[in-house]
Amino acid sequence: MDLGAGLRKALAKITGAALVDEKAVKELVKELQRVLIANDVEVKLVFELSKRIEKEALDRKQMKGLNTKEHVVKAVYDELVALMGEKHSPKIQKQRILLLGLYGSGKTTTVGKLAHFYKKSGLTVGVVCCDVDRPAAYEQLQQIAEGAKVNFYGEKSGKDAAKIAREAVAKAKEDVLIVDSAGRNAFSEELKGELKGIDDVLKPDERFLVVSADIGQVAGRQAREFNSAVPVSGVIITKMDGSGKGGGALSSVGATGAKVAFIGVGEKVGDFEPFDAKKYVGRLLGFPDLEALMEKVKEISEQEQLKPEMLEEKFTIKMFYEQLRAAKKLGPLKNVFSMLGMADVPKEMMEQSEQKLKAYECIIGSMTKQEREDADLVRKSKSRMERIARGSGTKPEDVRELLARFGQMEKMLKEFKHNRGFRKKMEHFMKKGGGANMPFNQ
Ligand SMILES: Nc1nc2c(ncn2[C@@H]2O[C@H](COP(=O)(O)OP(=O)(O)OP(=O)(O)O)[C@@H](O)[C@H]2O)c(=O)[nH]1
Ligand SMILES: [Mg+2]
Repeated sequence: MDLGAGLRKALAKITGAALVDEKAVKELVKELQRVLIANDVEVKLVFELSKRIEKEALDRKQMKGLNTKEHVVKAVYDELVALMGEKHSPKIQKQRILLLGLYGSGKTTTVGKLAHFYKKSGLTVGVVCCDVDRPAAYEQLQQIAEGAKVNFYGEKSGKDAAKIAREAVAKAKEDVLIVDSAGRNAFSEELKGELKGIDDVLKPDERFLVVSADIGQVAGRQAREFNSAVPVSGVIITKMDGSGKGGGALSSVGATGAKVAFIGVGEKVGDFEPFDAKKYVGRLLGFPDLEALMEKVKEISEQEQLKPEMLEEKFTIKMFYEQLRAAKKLGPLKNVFSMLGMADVPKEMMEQSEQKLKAYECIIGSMTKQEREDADLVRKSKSRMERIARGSGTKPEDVRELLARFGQMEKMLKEFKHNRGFRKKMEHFMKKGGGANMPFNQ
């Protein structure tokens, strides 16, 4: 199982648990350790990371507006973000950059992207082809350089990478010099020698290891091997636009201690950005924009769902309807599930829930104002039920089902009202996404 899937599964266990107590948190931490170690993240790093997650997750001082599950998910998220090194701020200054990586990882494409990036930042740029292994490497980079309007250095059919690098360094006057190297199917002594040769004459300021987002498990080992040839100063993850979630990047980072510097998100020269750990970890864990979602949930809870009348008045279908609409505003249910770390909820289940939401809306739309104020009118009358079903293009069973869901929520609210601390619980329930999670999603 790749890292992302493993992490999501571990989190889904806790977000699906009825009770999140110390034991559940400890189990989660153990599971996370297992997943991280299985994915070649260094043991020492895993223990440090999991210790921090446990401490943070068990911290009683939860952020206001988050329930315990969200708090735990957030602890995992925060610590992974911290491990990944926050946001990368590229230095806009004179420098030499060497790219390394296996066949097809995206080195040559990335040379073009980096060239474009630094040129846009106002620096002059030259690129060097030191790939003496791949037959058309020279032409490929030459074309890329033309496209990016930067200078190109190389030697057609040259066989000595170090010599090409030496000559380029002697000639080049540009602020930024970016060197492409050859890949291999697997790391080898030959490649190691080649890279060392280039490194000796180039004396690069940055040595970026280029890895594809879909390499998964082997990333750690690969990173360590390259690091044994030349000290890697940063990782560039390519193909983040593809299906790979980039789980291997965490392992590369773990194995080399180098942080992710940039990510590639497409084949074009502009499909490239400095790395932002928050975005990456969100994607890995299956909630692309955790912070925005949390914010949204909070806002909706405050503005729409926690209306005072809900706490005092009789609960009506009209209010139930407002709940539905508020839940819909949260965006596709998928996002709500994702936010709770349940990214791997079966697709059918989500689709069914979305469809149900739509059907419920139609049914409520076919009710009269009085019926919406007093559900008993419908409950007690078969003919009303039939009329509503006809009007909404559904079956009487659907209307009955909606009434049953409504009844569940009504009952729950009544129970809450008889409890001390009701308001607190109510707030808590609403902030969980209110109607989105509770009565009609079961
Ligand atoms: N979708 C997508 N494709 C990419 C990205 N980066 C590179 N590619 C594609 O991946 C393939 C390999 O890219 P190259 O840049 O030639 O890889 P390389 O590491 O230089 O390969 P070798 O020279 O054979 O070692 C090409 O088809 C690129 O267009 C990316 O960020 N997104
Ligand atoms: Mg190449």
